[in-house]
Amino acid sequence: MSDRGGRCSDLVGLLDGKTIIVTGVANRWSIASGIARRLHAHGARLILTYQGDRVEDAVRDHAEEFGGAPVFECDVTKDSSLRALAAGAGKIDGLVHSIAFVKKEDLSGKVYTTSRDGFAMAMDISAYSLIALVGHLVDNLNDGASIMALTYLGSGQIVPNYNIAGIAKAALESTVRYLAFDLGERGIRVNAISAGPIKTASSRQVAGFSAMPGKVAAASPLKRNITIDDVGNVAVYLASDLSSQVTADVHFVDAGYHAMGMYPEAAS
Ligand code: 0WD
Repeated sequence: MSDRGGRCSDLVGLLDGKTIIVTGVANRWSIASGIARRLHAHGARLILTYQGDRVEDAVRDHAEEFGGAPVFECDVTKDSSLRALAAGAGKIDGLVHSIAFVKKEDLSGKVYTTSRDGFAMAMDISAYSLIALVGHLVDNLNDGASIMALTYLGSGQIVPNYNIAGIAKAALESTVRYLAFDLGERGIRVNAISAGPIKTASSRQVAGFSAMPGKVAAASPLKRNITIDDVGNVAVYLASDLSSQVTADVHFVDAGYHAMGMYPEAAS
């Protein structure tokens, strides 16, 4: 283990010997890609999943960067797909849920125009999917495993245009807490990472998103944007034994933006 200046020797290889399923690696810009990169750098053996044919080649190609990580199709709306993942994955020490979907027309305008179908689809893919994944993988999970899900500030506060996505994230965060209770007796931890805005295929669907990272950076205590590697570093901590007593938590990785009660331009 290398020792960088005598300070970091025990911060390399934090995940040696651990096998972790990472969902949602749609492409190299996905938050899940940054997470996979950092988990792999710390010694984790990865299993990647992809949603369907549209992204299969890109994900298989990407898996080569992680020592030829096994790749499974897993569309979370299909129980057959979840069963196949459980049958093929073997024992795991971690699960990263980095999945969300909301119809584009539901990411602008008035929340009260959301259709029954749009609401059901958003909740199914963005929130119920965590229950479905855990339910199918419960016997694959080793005691002491770590589960994490990606969420966003719009779950608890109003973020214009995030709309039904925020409502689904509120359900996801509540799911995290109840699953943490269900699995706590096995030492399995369940947490959420609440990331600041990052340009990805999904986030671009939110009306007006492109201006958001710059504005958030200007208003945040650390005065910067979040990268997928920033999120990946926190995922390493949550997947590792360093966080063995942390569960049922929502951990913000947003340069402190969530703590602001008034933005600088309003206060000057
Ligand atoms: O600013 C952001 N980008 C933030 C994203 C801030 C805070 C949180 N998040 C969350 C998202 O809500 C999501 O939960 O992070 C997670 C990952 O999102 P991302 O990395 O921003 O977006 P993206 O690269 O598009 O990954 C989301 C993926 C899908 O990608 P595509 O682009 O193919 O829609 O969710 C997956 C899919 O890979 N996905 C599914 N996976 C399995 N089954 C399904 C499905 N039915 N539907 C979507």
